[in-house]
Amino acid sequence: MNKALSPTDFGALEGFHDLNPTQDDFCASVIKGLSRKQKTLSCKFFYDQRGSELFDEITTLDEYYPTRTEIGILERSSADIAAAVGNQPTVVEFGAGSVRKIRLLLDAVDAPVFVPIDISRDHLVHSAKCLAGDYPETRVVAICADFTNDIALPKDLPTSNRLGFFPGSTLGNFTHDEAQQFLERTRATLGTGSAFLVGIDLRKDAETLHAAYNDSLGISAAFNLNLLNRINHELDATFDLTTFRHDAPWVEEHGRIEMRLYSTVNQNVTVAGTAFQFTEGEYIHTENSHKYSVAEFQALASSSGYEPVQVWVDDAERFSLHYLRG
Ligand code: AVJ
Repeated sequence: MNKALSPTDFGALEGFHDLNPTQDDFCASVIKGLSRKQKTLSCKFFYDQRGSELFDEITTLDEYYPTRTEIGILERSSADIAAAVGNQPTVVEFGAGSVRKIRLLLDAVDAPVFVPIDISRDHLVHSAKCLAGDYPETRVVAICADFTNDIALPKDLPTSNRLGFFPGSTLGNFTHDEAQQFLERTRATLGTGSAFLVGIDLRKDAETLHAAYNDSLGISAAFNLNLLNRINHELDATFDLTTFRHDAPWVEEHGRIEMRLYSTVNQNVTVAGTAFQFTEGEYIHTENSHKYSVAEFQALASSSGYEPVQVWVDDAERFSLHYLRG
């Protein structure tokens, strides 16, 4: 369903399309996840106002290398990227994440059309408006949607020369099967002949990885625990945050960091009228953050129908930016 905003609501924003992710989806997803033998919550719900603030704080921590490393790659490789992409693509960003990254890309490729897609309506409208204000030559069309679902782009967008942008190693949140499906679907959404620029965190020593998700200031812990706080407030739940503890181990056999919240006592928690039992030492699995070698990611991209054309990596080989052809 498309809800049109009046022009004064969205300032310089050319268009706003609401595919309407709802509170019912949030509630149903939480109840389903907590009903499983291995209790899980989806990491896509981390980003309420407070969660987004905490994530921004994470990106400034000494231990959390991905954000600044990817920005460094974007800065250093912008001329290469522009040469690979060709001129004036329609840039489609999956997740309206980092303002700095998208600006670097828009500056490099001189995009006439920019299409940010994000699940968080307020965050999306705010950042899209800011960009539209600062890039008066660029047509900004925001889409509020959950990009883990199928997305049909508005019909009036240019169909050729599209460039997808998926930075931050957000793809690492998906399992390998989910990642393959996501890549296949985005290739269908963007169309054949399109390109996709994807940021992927690289495999590295376990200590560096562990420190990035278990920082000494406890910001990662606060970010993880905030999900329970959000559920308390939005879904009328009874999580006692003093009885859950953050941990994020590197799980070698799956090649991923797992974000977990351990119950430190036996307890019952109610969510929107449904009771859940926790035993002491049991955990809720709240996020996966998969790491890939360059070759592993290129194989995944190939198996999804993309041709890996170019890859940029920082000197310390911590992070990679892949340029794929659809
Ligand atoms: C935004 C999904 C890339 O996996 O590194 C940071 C989220 N979780 N600390 C990541 C996150 C815990 C982040 N991504």
